Amino acid sequence: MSHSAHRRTAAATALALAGLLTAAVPAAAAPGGPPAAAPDSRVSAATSPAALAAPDIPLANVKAHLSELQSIAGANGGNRAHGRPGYKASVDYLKAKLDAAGFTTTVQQFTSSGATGYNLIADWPGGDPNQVLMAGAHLDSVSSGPGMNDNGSGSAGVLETALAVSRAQLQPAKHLRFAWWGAEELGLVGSRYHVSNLSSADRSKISGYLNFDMIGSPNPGYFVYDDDPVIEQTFKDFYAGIGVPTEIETEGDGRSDHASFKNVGIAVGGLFTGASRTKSSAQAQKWGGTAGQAFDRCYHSSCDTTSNINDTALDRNSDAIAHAVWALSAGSTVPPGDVFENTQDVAIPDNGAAVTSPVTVSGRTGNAPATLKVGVDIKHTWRGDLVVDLLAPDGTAYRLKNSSSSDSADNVIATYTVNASSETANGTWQLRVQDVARYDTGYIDSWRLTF
Ligand code: DTR
Ligand code: CA
Ligand code: ZN
Ligand code: ZN
Repeated sequence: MSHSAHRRTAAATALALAGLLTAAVPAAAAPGGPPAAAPDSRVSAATSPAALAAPDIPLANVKAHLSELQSIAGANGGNRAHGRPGYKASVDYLKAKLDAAGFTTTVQQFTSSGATGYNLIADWPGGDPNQVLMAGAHLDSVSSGPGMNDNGSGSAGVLETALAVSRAQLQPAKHLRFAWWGAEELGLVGSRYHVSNLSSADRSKISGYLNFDMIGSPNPGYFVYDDDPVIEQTFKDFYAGIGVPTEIETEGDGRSDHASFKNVGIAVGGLFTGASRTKSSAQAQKWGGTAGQAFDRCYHSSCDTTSNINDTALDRNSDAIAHAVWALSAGSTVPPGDVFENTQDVAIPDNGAAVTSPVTVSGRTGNAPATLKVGVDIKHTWRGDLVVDLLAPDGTAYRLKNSSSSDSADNVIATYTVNASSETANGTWQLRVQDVARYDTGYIDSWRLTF
């Protein structure tokens, strides 16, 4: 159950890229009003080429990096821990790949527990230096093992995404920066050092930091960090697109390097496949794998080797990294806006009364725009059962989706465009959903307004 959140954040362009743009018209009072416009398959014409779909990240390439890191550990006392030779050898391996691919790399040194630590930073030339999108992973392992899932998986997934950027010669509007952190296992030491040495001006240029720590757990869950709503939705849209349910990562903030960025007010997000917590039977129903068993039984153990990886999870998450990097770095003439969101789950009674989910808009002046974006995420089998309306603060209803006896697909994950220019912006807007046919149930997962 995700927690309620009415958040106002500057929106990136991912929502305009990830959802379908649909014209919605005021609805008749009762369901069954005028037909809503069919979803428009065009992505906003204003998007730049970089907004096009990310390439598939070849699993074989990611696994080859893991094999190399495993070999490095094997040749250096069995680990890649801070202060040990295996860590610096890991840095050298990644740096060589990135230099060869055209990145501008920097090795940032620091000292922790009496040993020298290293952060590896790789800048992709080009893009707006005042809008920097970062993606990172900690490269160190614990001293008890090679750290293939924790965190060779995240390191290799981010590396291969960076190499894919090079292969594509991507020229996104934003500047791309990739990072591999040292001494995370000692307490986020490398990433904290990096952030603390950024000027406030440089911090303000970072539009978002994406973190990937354990993305190939052998008994995987698919968890999305519940932090910046636009980054969160970007990952959710990716997984909805491949029909894989996700949950909000609830192991608590501060558990990995994104906390170093969040602590100074930078928007963060990320993915996680689970550590020592146990997979529930409901989760096993949802994702497969073994209920009652840890997501990663080898967490922080010597058995965290290349055989401690679930290939499907590693593949999906590597592709999700690329999806987010492409989507969140793309430029668009869609100006940034304000996002007001409610992530509270609301159950929808089967063939029953309509339910509503409120979002309170404040701090705006005048009326809502003619192109108000309504992002909807409803989890529901046989979505044809559903009628969906937007209710303005004065009660005016705008039909977003009609019911359909033939639309048997699952879930309503879309972005609708509503001409709300006759409505006052501030006030409590509501999403109204009614299930008008028997069988099949679901819930409102989240929804948002982007002005
Ligand atoms: N602290 C990480 C593993 C970890 C545990 N919970 C979370 C939640 C989100 C990301 C990572 C983690 C480590 O041992 O490296
Ligand atoms: Ca793939
Ligand atoms: Zn760890
Ligand atoms: Zn980790």
